[in-house]
Amino acid sequence: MELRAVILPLAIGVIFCNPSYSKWLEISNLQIRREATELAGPKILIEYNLNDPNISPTSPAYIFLRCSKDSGGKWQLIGAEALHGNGFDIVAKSGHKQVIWWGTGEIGISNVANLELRIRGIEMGRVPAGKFVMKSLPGMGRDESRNGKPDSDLPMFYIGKYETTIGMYVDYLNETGSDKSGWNQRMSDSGRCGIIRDSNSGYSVKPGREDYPVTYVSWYDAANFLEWCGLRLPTEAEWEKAYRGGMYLDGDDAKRLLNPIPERRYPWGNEKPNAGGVYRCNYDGREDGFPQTAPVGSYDKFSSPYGVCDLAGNVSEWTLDWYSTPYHVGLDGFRVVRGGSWMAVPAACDAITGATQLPLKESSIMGFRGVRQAGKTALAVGYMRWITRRQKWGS
Ligand SMILES: [Ca+2]
Ligand SMILES: [Ca+2]
Repeated sequence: MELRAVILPLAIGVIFCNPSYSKWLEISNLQIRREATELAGPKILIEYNLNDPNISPTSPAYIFLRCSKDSGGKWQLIGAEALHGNGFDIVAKSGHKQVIWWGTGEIGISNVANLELRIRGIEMGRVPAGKFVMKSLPGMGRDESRNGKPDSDLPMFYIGKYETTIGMYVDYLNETGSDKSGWNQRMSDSGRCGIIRDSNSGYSVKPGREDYPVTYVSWYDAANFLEWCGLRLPTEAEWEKAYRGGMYLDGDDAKRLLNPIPERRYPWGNEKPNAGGVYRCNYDGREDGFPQTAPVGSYDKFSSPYGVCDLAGNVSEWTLDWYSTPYHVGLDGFRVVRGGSWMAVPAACDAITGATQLPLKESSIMGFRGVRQAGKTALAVGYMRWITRRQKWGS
């Protein structure tokens, strides 16, 4: 039997392009239309252009789609399992994209006239699968004796190239509505964050602050934002590998590109952040040019081996991990932040030093970035391996 697609003319919902908040990738010419097929029910065809010349297999985009069935009232993430095509999840190339969305009848989308769609993209760094030297221990210990013994192996994952920005976070606050979760008054501090809350018009960014990292976010705020994107926080192991690189920078499958400094102290190597009067990250004080936070990517020449920026300094970053020792078992206790901040001495921006914070804590020195795992099975394997290691250390 021949399968024919019938294109319904002008069956086009209200179209929103993503707001031009900083560090979302630029997306244009978004078009959606509904097509009826004889066999598989209606589908929605989504087309758009991703306009970023820097997107590549090693520095791909993470693209996520959110929709509203009631003309912008409530929004939901469209799960990747419902999508086919070349324009969602990890996207390694710019240009024209086409996504087919199946099963819209089953989730109650019968009238595309009320359908709105938002597509957003985040620049990521690719961290290939393989071994790396992990030198931190749970709860901020360090183990210099483990030099030269790469015993930590992680599957491939992708991590945000930049810390989550105020511009991105404000977009999230506005879409998630008026329940005020995710917001606290301290975020209005114009020098350390810069989100303006207007009871009539929602949230806006203090002009000029769009590219600064969002601060005053609790662990829960960070986790909720990332769930909204379809991402999650990095484990400490993932964070540390993104920072110093695996034994092979192209991964253990290829093994062509040896990491010249697999035990590096900083993302760029072993030079101190201010060695030779060159400033390589934003740490305490103004000599590096930034008395408080800096726009993300300000030190992009000193990024990690995977091109990930500001892992050292600027804002300290929440990780998924709980601080766990035999004395803390069973407590929904502290989470670990890594990487030092604009209030840390230069040496504390290294690959190992961390701090513990209660998950409800929010402060001007803590932010976050997201991770996308390449395959759910891989997630379970890698994560369980890490949990197992932790349990060994804790016993
Ligand atoms: Ca500084
Ligand atoms: Ca940082």
